[in-house]
Amino acid sequence: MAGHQVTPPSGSSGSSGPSEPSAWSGKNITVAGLGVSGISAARALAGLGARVTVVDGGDSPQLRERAAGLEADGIAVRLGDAETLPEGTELVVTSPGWKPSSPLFAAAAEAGVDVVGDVEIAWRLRGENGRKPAAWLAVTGTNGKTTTVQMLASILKAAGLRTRAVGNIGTPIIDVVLGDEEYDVLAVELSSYQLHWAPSVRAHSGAVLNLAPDHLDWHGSMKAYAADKGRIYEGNQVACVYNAADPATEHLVRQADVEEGCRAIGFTLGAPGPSMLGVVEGILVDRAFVEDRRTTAQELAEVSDVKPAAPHNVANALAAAALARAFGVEPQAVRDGLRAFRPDAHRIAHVADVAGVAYVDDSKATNTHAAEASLAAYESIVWIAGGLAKGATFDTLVTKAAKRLRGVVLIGADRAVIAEALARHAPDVPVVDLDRTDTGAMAEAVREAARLAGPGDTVLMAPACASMDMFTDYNKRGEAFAEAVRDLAGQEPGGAGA
Ligand code: UMA
Repeated sequence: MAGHQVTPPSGSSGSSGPSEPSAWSGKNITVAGLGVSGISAARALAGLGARVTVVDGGDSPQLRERAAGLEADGIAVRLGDAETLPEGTELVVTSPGWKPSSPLFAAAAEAGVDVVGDVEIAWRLRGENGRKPAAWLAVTGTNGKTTTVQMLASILKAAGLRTRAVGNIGTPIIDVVLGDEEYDVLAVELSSYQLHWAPSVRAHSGAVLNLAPDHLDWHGSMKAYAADKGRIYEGNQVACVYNAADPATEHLVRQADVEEGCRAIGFTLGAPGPSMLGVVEGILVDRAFVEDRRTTAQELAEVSDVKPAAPHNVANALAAAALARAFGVEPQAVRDGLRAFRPDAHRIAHVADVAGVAYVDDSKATNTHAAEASLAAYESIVWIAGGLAKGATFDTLVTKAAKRLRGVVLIGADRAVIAEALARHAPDVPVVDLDRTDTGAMAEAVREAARLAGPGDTVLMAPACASMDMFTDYNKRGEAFAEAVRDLAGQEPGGAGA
């Protein structure tokens, strides 16, 4: 870690009570984006007396309906123009999805106007309602963020703390920071986009779970993407949590400017060294937050307490445990919180056993990195893959999984690029190429996978691709898979296994 420079949060003092005039009063603010974050930011800032205009490049009936809701509360909305800066703008608050290269920001730069994100505003507004601000335990990474903050919130709850999982998970942080409920600590999921636009956030402790190429069209390069992810460590007070198996994450810790005394804490699926959490004989152990970390380790939970206990998910649990322990949570709450945690649907969800074959839905594996983690969790796999590849290549993924592939069924628009990688690195694995992209294709894919699978195998739908060529989203893709599996189970003599 480079130095110990302490940078105070910029913006509002955070101490003004509700009756004092707000620093935002009368300020002309343009909010970019009429989505979840934009609506949250617009309402919060207007509530503090700012003059808000929301701009959005789209102009659909849905957006018009949202606009009407805001306009009824005195917030101006401009649809169909995402390029020109409204007259008199003093600050732009952007939604995370807007690329830094967006013309609106070029216009802002030309006018000497700052651009920040909704997370930055949430940080500046902490304490604006006169309450003691909750601490932020922040999580980022290419994959596993949402699961990790959910596990973390479950652990913090088990410790009796008032907490909530917020951020990229879908709950805008501003709403929680200014809401009626009081929290001790927040489990904050931050995407690279949000980190890019949040220069002064200083989390109590932060974690980068892993780093693999993703969203490069947004960031412009892997270097820029990593740099934005690394922002999560800036100003950490107690722990910078990194993945010992992913040196790029540790490198980001070394580059961060943190507060005096803040420690680098690693997590590993192997036996941990001092200042690390890891796994010894099926037990999650802590050698970081113990009295004598050179000679002792504290048992936290069993691997079987993690659901599902796939390796990458055990890593998520270790990261969540590290952040909770950094916040002073007792070991027993880590175990209780992990046991109480229920994973989301479509993340390595076991759907049913049919004729001795397990059917697993990992529709959430929308990129190669996530699919790789999923494929690593099973020994003998019939893999259902494909969809929108978003420019990805599949050689590394296929090379790593080749030995465990019993068969592959390809679906979706970009099947060919996966088929080519299979031909290069797994030429003996039977491949069924489904030449249809209608939603009914999933039922056929499941039937074909069932034909290729034998007892003891796992049919794993971890597409490594986005779903929008065939489905509205990955939820719908997962539901189609589960429905097809249930149909298959219904046709079995003796019915479903489940
Ligand atoms: N828009 C424009 N011009 C642009 C880009 C967007 O006009 O150049 C408009 C769109 O028409 C739309 C609005 O802006 O009306 C959408 O803004 P947004 O894409 O930032 O989405 P929000 O609805 O505000 O949701 C965002 C996050 N979305 C993205 O980062 C893309 C949500 O994460 C997050 O849950 C929410 O804020 C609350 O914090 C979603 C996501 O896909 C789940 N995240 C990515 C990921 O996890 O990989 C990073």
